[in-house]
Amino acid sequence: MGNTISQEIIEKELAELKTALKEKSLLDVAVQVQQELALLENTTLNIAITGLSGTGKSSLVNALRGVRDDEEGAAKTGPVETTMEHVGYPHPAFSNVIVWDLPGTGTPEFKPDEYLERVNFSQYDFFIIVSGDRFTVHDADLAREIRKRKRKFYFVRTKIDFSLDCERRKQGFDEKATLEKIRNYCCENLRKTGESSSKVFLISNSNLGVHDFSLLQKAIEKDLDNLKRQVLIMALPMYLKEVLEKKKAAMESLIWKKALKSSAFGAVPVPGLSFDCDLAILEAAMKQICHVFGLDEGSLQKFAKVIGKPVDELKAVIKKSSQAGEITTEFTINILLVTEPWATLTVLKTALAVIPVLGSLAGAGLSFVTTFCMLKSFLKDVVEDTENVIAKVVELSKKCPK
Ligand SMILES: Nc1nc2c(ncn2[C@@H]2O[C@H](COP(=O)(O)OP(=O)(O)O)[C@@H](O)[C@H]2O)c(=O)[nH]1
Ligand SMILES: [Mg+2]
Repeated sequence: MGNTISQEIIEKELAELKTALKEKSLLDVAVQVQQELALLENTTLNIAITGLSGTGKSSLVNALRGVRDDEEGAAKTGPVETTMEHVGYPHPAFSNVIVWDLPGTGTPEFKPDEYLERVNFSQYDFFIIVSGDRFTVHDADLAREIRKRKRKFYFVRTKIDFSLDCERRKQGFDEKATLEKIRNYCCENLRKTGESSSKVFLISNSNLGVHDFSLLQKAIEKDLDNLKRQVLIMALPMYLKEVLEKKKAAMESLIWKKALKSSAFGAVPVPGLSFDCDLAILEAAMKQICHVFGLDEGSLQKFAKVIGKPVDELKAVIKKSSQAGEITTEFTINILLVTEPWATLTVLKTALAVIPVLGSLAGAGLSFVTTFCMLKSFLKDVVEDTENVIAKVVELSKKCPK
């Protein structure tokens, strides 16, 4: 546990609260915050995967959900598997992200307008048109029709590993030049449909860690509104340092809101503490932090499977925080008891200087500051532990690549 938070951080993280308090009372802000948190919980991101049969749509559905093709609940893939109806596959850990496997386009009777109606196009936040090889007239028709309906799409060329392997057999093979050639080919064809070329992404479904997947992720993030971006960031896979940073920022922006909700509504006395709070909200907030960073049992089991080692090897490096499953009411009370003295002593004064109105709330102000500090410290510890888990996964994968 850290034992202080600088004025700079308090000013930065409470800036939104400070601004809101210029126009509203603390209670009104708390009501608004409660609504915003509920909205976030109830927001769903629907991603549609479309394109010709056999291009790797179902494989991409699985890869985006972090699920292996042969796992239970995975979209069926293979040379003869064809999806006839649009099927939604919720992310296994974040069920408000749903990846939709759409039927293959390109049958002789394919008409993009009828197709989009049939798959209920308006329910998707955006489309990914998948191509596994050549750009076809069906891809072009679909791109035009999606644009006509004012929906967003990204063009993904899959099977890059396969294309590179084929080219590698030729003399004078140059990986970079091959990738550029494929990219230019896709861009040029897409441009002919009237679309900007910046929407082309080369990926390999078997390894999203290479080529353009992170660029695709960034492009999608940029286009989404704040709420949906937050939903996406929480569900992003944890294999890149920048994802860790994004998740951290996303959770930081929620902490003061959760602390305010806990101190403003349903706060009850807790033995040993000099203020009231809502333990259920705080417990759920800590569990959510663990979950978002993959420190829940399911995610740890998955990591362990990747490296083919017992999950205990990963659990052993979780030292500062706790796993989601271990967070109980008792754990929450203990962590509050540890936080209260230093939060009251060092942070309350700074917080009052930044937001004087907190002083008029007596117990509620104290409750807000302590729970804010407690969740912040917990987040910091979880981030450190996550870094340790990732480092361990990398270390063990190198020792025994699967
Ligand atoms: N080498 C390689 N094979 C892939 C890739 N994506 C899909 N495949 C394979 O291509 C075949 C068709 O994939 P599938 O996802 O079922 O295509 P769909 O019909 O568009 O859903 C399967 O055998 C997949 O394993 C990829 O990125 N690289
Ligand atoms: Mg399929």
